[in-house]
Amino acid sequence: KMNREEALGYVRPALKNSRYEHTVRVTDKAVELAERFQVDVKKAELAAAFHDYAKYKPLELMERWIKSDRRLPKDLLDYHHELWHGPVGALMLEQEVGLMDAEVISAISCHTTGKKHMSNLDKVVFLADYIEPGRDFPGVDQVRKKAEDDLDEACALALKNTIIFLIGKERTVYPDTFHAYNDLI
Ligand code: DGI
Ligand code: FE
Ligand code: FE
Ligand code: FE
Repeated sequence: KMNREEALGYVRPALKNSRYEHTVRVTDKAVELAERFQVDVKKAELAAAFHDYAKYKPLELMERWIKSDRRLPKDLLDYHHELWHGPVGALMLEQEVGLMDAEVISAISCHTTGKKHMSNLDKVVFLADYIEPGRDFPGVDQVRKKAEDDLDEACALALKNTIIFLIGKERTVYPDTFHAYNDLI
């Protein structure tokens, strides 16, 4: 089982510098949120350190994973490739480093879109990615404020902002994002 430094050391060569720095900030934020909301701190730390591992993997490689691993929903191929790095990265890590904790796999997997029935660990990683101090989305400060005392409300607001942002750009919204949102309000 990897610790923080081993996990960060593992992902670092797979990432650009700015993305690695984002990953460190997400990891710190995930630890802070996990402590606040009684989530397993070690799992949150590990999932956060690994969450963007596949961000720069070649699209063709990720596409092959989606087509060949029956655990990956095929409809991912119908949506923006930006959504692939979570679910594909989780399974790549499982194979490469034997990361077999199902809860950690889940949190990495759904960190971009959310999903129905998110665990508190899923929510902590999702939210940490959204509010880490380097983020500057419209409305992020309101989500940071909510994250001081209500995990569900903070996630719901982050999902709402994302849905509104995507619709404003006339981009598609992956159904899991709606499921996550509906579940929380
Ligand atoms: O990998 P990061 O940049 O750290 O963050 P992320 O994995 O949360 O990716 C967020 C991007 O994904 C953001 O620019 C919005 C975009 N996106 C595209 N389609 C969807 C989507 N996000 C969600 N939640 N749902 C979508 O359907
Ligand atoms: Fe990501
Ligand atoms: Fe995100
Ligand atoms: Fe991220």
